[in-house]
Amino acid sequence: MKIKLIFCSIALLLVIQLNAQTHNVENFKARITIPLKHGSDHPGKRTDEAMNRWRSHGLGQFIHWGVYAIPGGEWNGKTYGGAAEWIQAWREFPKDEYDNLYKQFNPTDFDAGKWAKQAKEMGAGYVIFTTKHHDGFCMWPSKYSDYTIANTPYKKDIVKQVVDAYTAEGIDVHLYFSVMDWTQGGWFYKTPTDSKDKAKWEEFKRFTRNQLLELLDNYPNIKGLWFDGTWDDSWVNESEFAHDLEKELRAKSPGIIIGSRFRADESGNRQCDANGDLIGDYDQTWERDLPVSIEQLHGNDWDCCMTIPENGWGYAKKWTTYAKTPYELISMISECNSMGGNLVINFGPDGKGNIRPEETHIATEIGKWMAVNGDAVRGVEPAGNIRKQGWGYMTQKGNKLFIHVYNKPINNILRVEFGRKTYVPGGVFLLKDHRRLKVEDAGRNKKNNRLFNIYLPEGMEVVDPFVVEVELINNTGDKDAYQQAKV
Ligand code: FHN
Repeated sequence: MKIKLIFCSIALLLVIQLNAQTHNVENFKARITIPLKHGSDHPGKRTDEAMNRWRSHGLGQFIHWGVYAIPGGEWNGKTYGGAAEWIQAWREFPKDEYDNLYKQFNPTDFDAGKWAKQAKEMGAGYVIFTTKHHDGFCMWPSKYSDYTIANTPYKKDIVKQVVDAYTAEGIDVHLYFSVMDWTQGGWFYKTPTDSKDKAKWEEFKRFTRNQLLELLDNYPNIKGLWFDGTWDDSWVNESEFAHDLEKELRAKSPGIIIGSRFRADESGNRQCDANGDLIGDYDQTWERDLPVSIEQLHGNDWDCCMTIPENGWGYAKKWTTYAKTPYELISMISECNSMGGNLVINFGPDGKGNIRPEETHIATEIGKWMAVNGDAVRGVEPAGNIRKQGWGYMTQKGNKLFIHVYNKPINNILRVEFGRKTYVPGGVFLLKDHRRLKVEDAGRNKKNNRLFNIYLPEGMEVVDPFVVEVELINNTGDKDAYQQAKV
């Protein structure tokens, strides 16, 4: 009896312990894990206000801007394919020439307010702005470096202008920061072994920490740090340093959002630790790529950062590859959001501070679509675990289901599979003009999921992808059930 009692108490303590760990976190499953000192800090999703806000954006803007915008992918008359922000790395001209470019950086056309307005009109909820790319040039007047905007003819703090203008438009600002730094001495690809190099590396780590704390001091309104250039062995081997630094950044800026690229665990696992748990607040692996199905995401938050040309982030005078159309990017917005991710579309302004006309056109077209259909993007969740249906994508917000139609059936009948048995469509409308549509019960499929036919208006003219809004009726009478409603 006594043994039984002890056993029960231990079991109870374990349950309490598990519950304590699950506080504020969804999707936590009890299991055996490898003890890690520098693994994930919170298996499962963060559900605090800041993260819920991030999740609700649906669409973001990325901006790659730095001195690489001056050559714009060309040097001495030669056009370099590939990412224009990497031109220095192709090493076809003396490094000094690139390193002196900042002396010409004078973006007199730069107007942060104009950029922010355009982003707002496009429907972006947040922006990620490059404070320092791999070339090490700082777009803010860092007191830890001379290679900064302060020493250009322009002089003024660009990061501040971006933070202030976007914040004033109600757009959250996340700052991109490359840990890898080709210019400031002390960066190594491999962990140095020689004592002189080791000292340089330690100095580089201090410098990195100082710059990050400086960014948080200078721009307290920012909502996140977006890291890059963290894949080399030297940094991967610094799990303890990077973990401590991450904790320091989080303590300094409560609620700050940091993705999975910043640090590795002690076994060198990046993005996910040795237990398969995501490191950081959201999965940053979906660069220029989208998951095929929601299962690939393992319940994690994620973003997809997408270029317009093939793999070009910084300004290139000539786009040498295929450039995506507004239609393709809009369909990615729907696709990402149907799987719970934010799509972040990259812009690369030129050396004078202008957003190129092709990008302005894209922003305008996306903005037109978002103005009509943004409700089906902002604040939505995936509509349960339904396989992709031929006409497009589904998102859901409470008792509203949004059907994003990219392929209008030629018979004008949208056959829609609903996963849950307890929900049926109430009112069905075209989101763009609230025209009511006829709906009929079409039975069940082999999986016992319900099917409904939605009749699109005869002769409906379709120029853009459109959204059908379905009000879901809960036929169980449970008034709270919409909270869990995943059709
Ligand atoms: O090398 C960079 C590239 O220039 C660009 O900044 C992208 C954005 O995610 N990140 C790197 C590669 O992952």
